[in-house]
Amino acid sequence: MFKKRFILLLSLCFISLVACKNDKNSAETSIDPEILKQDSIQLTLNSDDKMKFDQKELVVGEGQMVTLTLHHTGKMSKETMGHNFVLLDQGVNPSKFSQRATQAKDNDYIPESDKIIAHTKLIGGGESTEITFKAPKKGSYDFLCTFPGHYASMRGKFIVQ
Ligand SMILES: [Cu+2]
Repeated sequence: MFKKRFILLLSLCFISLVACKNDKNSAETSIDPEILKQDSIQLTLNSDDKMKFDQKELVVGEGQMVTLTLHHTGKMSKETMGHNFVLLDQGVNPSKFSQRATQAKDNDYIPESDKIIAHTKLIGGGESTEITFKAPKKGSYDFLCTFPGHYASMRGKFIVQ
């Protein structure tokens, strides 16, 4: 009897472990391929007073019209903790780009460049902004916030599938 219970307990443990693992996997890569086939896609990216984006990877489909909403959930001003979203074309070094951006304070830290696919305006705590653009060809692209010093923690990959 005891042995039987023990086996039952063991298998219960095993089942819940597997269930947990599956949950976690699906949360990390839960991109429904059907969504990437539609004409347009909505993305939401949050930023905060701790100099962080809430996502390190954004995935869209080739040629989709992308509407991206950037929220700043913090309280700090645009002058001290401003955030933007800048999507760079391939072949640009995002670190060097962020260096150049520090010189472009008068233009909300967006330097003159033909390598910018899309960018939002700079926002402060409590603000939101939205942009719409067409997803580029398949591949991996870099996105970042160009506010001085933010590149170190505010960057990620924009994947076009
Ligand atoms: Cu920022």
